[in-house]
Amino acid sequence: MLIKKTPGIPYSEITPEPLYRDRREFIRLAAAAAVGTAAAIRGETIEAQGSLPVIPNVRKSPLSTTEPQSTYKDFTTYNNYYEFGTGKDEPAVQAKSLKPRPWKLTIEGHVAKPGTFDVDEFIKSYTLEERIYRHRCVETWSAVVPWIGIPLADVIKRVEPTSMAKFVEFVTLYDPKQMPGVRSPILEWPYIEGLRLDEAKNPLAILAVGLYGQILPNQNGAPIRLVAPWKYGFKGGKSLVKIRFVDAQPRNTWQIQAPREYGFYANVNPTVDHPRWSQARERRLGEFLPRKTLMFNGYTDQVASLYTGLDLRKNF
Ligand SMILES: Nc1nc2c(c(=O)[nH]1)N[C@H]1C(S)=C(S)[C@@H](COP(=O)(O)O)O[C@H]1N2
Ligand SMILES: [Mo]
Repeated sequence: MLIKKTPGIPYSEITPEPLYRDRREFIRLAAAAAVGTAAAIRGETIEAQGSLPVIPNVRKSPLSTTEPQSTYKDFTTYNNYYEFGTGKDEPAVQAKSLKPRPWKLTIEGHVAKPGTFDVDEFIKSYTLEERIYRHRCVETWSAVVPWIGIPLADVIKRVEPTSMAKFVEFVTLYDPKQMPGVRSPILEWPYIEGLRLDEAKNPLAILAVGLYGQILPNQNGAPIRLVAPWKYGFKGGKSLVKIRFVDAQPRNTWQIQAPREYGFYANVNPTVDHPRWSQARERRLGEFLPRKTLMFNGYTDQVASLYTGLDLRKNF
């Protein structure tokens, strides 16, 4: 039955070759989806369960977890994206009004090679990797998500930051015409996030452009968003329009909104409670029993050295 599912807009209509996978390959993938459970056990992407265009030529990354993956349905219907409503079920419905293509992404600030790029040209110019990551939402939910993305370090290397660049600011789309939620002043728009330059260069940080084998659904941040898996989900700015290399620590949206509750770093830390809830446990989408939350979301080996000497209770 799966092979009867017609893809939405063929990717060929929104982007030229070679980002388009041919029909035979699509059918092969759909057939592979039928053995999705076995694939999940082997640590492969379970299935392209959506109806969005498939992204070809994706390299598997050794940085992936082999834990069972969350379902596509769960992860695309339980979202935070306030530009499309504050309810977790709202973005899946309301973000239909977002037009993620054509899309311009600007890289600017303290870099030798700034520029504005068509997002699909930008995506095609990098080697894409599938990264199956634990993903931690700040409201105590977690998921395991097969992202497709560009290692952020590759982008940083190409634009050549100057010695003035100390932080990276991620600016997302603000467009009242496409985004019903921005008419209310619930947050300061546009939504902004930031990383220290060395955090941004960490091999785990990616600019995600897809999930479960396909391009990103609007509600998960189409066409391109930040993913830093050792941090709470709110660090992952969605639908990025600008990446700015700056000399001072950027003001990030949630910190502006509630500085007592959200800091700049947002590292997953079971020992520092959120003022309104414990951070010691989390619930994974699709599971009933809570799990113990792991320091740095289980990525301690890869990221702890970024924070030596930093008081993680003060710098939450
Ligand atoms: N532009 C924008 N990006 C955003 C948000 C938002 O409201 N607007 N919410 C953040 C929060 S609070 C979370 S938890 C994650 C959720 O990402 P997901 O829905 O893909 O899990 O997106 C983050 N990125
Ligand atoms: Mo969040």
